[in-house]
Amino acid sequence: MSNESLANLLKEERRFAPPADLAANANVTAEAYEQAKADRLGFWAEQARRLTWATEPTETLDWTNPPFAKWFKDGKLNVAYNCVDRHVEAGNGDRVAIHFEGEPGDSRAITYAELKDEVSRAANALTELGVQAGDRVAVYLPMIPEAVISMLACARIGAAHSVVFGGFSADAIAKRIEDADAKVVITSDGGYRRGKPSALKPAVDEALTRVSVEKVLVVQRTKQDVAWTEGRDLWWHETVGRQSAEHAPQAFDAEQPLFILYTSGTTGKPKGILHTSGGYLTQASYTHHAVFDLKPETDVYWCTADIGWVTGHSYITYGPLSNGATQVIYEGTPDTPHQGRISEIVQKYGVTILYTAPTLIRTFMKWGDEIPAKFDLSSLRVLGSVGEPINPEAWVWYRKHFGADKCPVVDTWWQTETGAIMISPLPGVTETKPGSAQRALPGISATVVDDEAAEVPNGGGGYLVLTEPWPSMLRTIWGDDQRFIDTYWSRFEGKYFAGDGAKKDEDGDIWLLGRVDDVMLVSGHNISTTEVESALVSHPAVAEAAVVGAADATTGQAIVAFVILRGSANADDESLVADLRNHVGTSLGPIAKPKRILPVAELPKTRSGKIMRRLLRDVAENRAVGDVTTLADSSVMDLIQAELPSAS
Ligand code: 6R9
Repeated sequence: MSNESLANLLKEERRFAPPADLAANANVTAEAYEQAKADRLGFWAEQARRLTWATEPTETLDWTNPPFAKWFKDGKLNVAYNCVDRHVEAGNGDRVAIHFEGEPGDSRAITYAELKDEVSRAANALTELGVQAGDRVAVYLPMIPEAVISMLACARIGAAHSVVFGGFSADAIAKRIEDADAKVVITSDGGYRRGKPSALKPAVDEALTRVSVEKVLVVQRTKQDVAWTEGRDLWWHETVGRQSAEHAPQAFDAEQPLFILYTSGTTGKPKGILHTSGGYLTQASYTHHAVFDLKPETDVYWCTADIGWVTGHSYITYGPLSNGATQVIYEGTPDTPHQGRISEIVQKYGVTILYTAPTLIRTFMKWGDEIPAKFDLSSLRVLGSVGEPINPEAWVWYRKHFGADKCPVVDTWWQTETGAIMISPLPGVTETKPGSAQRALPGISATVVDDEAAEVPNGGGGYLVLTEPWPSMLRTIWGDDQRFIDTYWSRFEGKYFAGDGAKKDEDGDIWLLGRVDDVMLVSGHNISTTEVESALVSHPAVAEAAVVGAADATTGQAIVAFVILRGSANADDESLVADLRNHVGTSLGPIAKPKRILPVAELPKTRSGKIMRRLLRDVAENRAVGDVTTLADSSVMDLIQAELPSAS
């Protein structure tokens, strides 16, 4: 960003108080903020006692060598024991841990006692294959229970997992196996997507022509034909199936590596974000308890994320299972076999807490209000959002059409690097504001600074920074400490630079404004893509919008908007385009009016639903489109280019 701070354009006046009954019985009350403020480390030491330790830690934080943190370093624990065994020992073995819903309609309920047996068998199998504490295991699976079981089996024996999105290419798998030096890969024949089996093993086979591992463990899901390398490939049902269900969990140091997860980054080689055990599990567990108000005896929780995204790690595997939750895992796509599938699953299992992403909410809006209305969603009581800034219109729609105009919506800001939620409302405490993640959770310190690292006053905009270490923080970039320092700790002395633009409103609440790399500079004003997109989405004709700044001879950058129109709107309607420009002008001011508005049928998105604006900038600036390997659907860019009038 330049010296000009982010313009504070969007005005959103709607407010929603927490429901009285939820507030009265909330897991966490306003007192937590006070307590954590008075003694931040004491607060986290207390949260660490949510876990069962083999050796209780006596030291909370070692920050003598910043930015390399050690949390609870003299404590020892087993992460899988905390997620599984202790619930069985507490008498909750019969509680369902996972309601699995396959895309074709098959389903399977797994209790905590059964999960313990499965994880133990898988841990025994990995040990038999030669995996030891400290080794790495790559996991390339669809959204099936074996994904969670594999992660926990690694944790149980002290090996770190590296989960690779089931949609990624052979090239991406090879790079990740190589960087982490993985010993074993766990994959499957395939999984079900969009109504048909979709192969996974061929991508692993291709990756392994370039890098090598000792063994490949293959889950049989679709029963499609697979190529087989004798001596290397093993069926899960044979190798895991014949193991004993007894496995004594060993305690590991709190700083034992738990997983590596690669973030794509916009340039250069993917960064292997390293998370460790005790601090990570403490914050994943606490935030899941606090932000979703989870009551393990009665709630049915559902996070729609893929396991290959950090959200799947912290809010499918580690947070919910450490808290003894009952959760739903769904394998497939949201429109298979019909556009009401998500609502239907909420109704079928009586889901009470739903955690999803803005991209899916906007898709629901596009599909129409009548679809959720066909199902009984009255079990829902808390709604969460993650992954991108949520447009106020999408927030209000979600609350109305999924939350019966009464469920609190928690907009949770965090990153692969932060490991767990950092900024979010608390459902029983916060008066919510559509589009704002509001304030740092108890025990977390976040603020907004300007170019000179000075905290901006209320009403000001700049960069989001985290000013104190937190338990689930990344420990480094795998194999590259210098890049860890350069990327996150060098922009502002002593502060973690998140790479997101943000502003503070008059109450001091934080509004996230998108990645700093995406901020536009128009006639000397920094304008956030998020605000212009939210203004466009608030027009009844627009379902989704992606905005980029394209080089412009007069204004430096000009705003170019790609929009997906709702069903009845006509893309060739010149007056609609003029109307949209004026709508943005009225909502945000004339400076934010897009110079060009281009209706398209799809937008390029990552597997976690983030719009890849870099690719749209290439289109808007008439360049060859850059690297598309982390797109969920790489054909989208061809579609967009074919649709557009020559972009000049
Ligand atoms: C959890 C996750 C991190 C980036 C982050 C920011 C964006 C995530 C957000 C949000 C605004 C929210 N982001 N949640 N922006 N409001 N509630 O998404 O991790 O995939 O590493 O992405 O996502 O830009 O910096 P990750």
